[in-house]
Amino acid sequence: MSSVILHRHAVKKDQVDEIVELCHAVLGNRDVAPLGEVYWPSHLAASRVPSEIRDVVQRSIIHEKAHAVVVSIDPAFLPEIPDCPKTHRPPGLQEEAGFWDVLALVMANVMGYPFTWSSIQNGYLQNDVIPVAGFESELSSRSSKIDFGLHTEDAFSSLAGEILALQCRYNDAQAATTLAAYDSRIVTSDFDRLFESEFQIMPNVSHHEYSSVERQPLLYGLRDKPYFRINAAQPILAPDTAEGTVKEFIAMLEDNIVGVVLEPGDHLVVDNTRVAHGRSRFKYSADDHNRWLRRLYVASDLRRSRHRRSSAESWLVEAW
Ligand SMILES: O=C(O)CCC(=O)C(=O)O
Ligand SMILES: [Fe+2]
Repeated sequence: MSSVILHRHAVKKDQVDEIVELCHAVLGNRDVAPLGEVYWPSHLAASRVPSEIRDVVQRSIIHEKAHAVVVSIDPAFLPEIPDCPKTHRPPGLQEEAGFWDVLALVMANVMGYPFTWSSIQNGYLQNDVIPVAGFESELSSRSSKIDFGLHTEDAFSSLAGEILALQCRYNDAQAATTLAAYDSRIVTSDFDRLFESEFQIMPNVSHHEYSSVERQPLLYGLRDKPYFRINAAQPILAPDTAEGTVKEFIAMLEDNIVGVVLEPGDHLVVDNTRVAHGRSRFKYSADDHNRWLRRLYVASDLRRSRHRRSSAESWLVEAW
């Protein structure tokens, strides 16, 4: 039995209309705008998202009543979803945002501040999760033929966002996003070891480069209801005597997996400190509607990464 608690909320039509209006206002009624012109307006707009929605998300995540929440917005009430890209953006483009991009930003801003890393998807803020031909078996989010293992987003860094926001645009493949929470019924005394700062969690291969990886605890916070970071898809360097406990911890999570099939218009907010996520294998097709998620990393407090950002208002974190 999984201990994951997932809340679901379907947005009512009149509230969808309010959100649509907010997004158009952020865009200044343009179809597309430079990201720099919509990033901070999206943050302001998030405070005007109908309070019923903000309440659901904030209670689920800040009050820790759920591990994740899906806010569903019926795409029939929204402008058309753009066509799915076949590959990730090449470097050097000016980043832009259209309606669906701004919608993802506004929803993510309900929980904090979207940011990105210099070493992933060429430093673009708006990450695409799409299967890419030729990478079906890579241990990353662009795979399809393999299960993408459970991980905390950016567990390699203590600057990892507390929240992960995924907006579903297409999922004809019905691929399941997996979630697994800490099960406090399985705590043993060895688990104290996981609170020590002695684990180096290697970043996912989607980071183009990395140098030294910091040592961190896998568990932190409350002893009997801890926050955690993990990556079952990459090596974790641990002292020999702790290796068994790390394996046990990962096995506990894997026994607790639940799958969620996101539908277009679903906005999944994941508590990245209390639940690990991954994705089950699915059938890749070059079809435009096969699968496309927009991913945003969200920090509840940008100041923690100030020493790695060039200005207070920048969302780009120098990863290494
Ligand atoms: O494809 C998914 O459902 C999740 C992918 C993932 O782990 C990510 O984008 O960080
Ligand atoms: Fe992920």
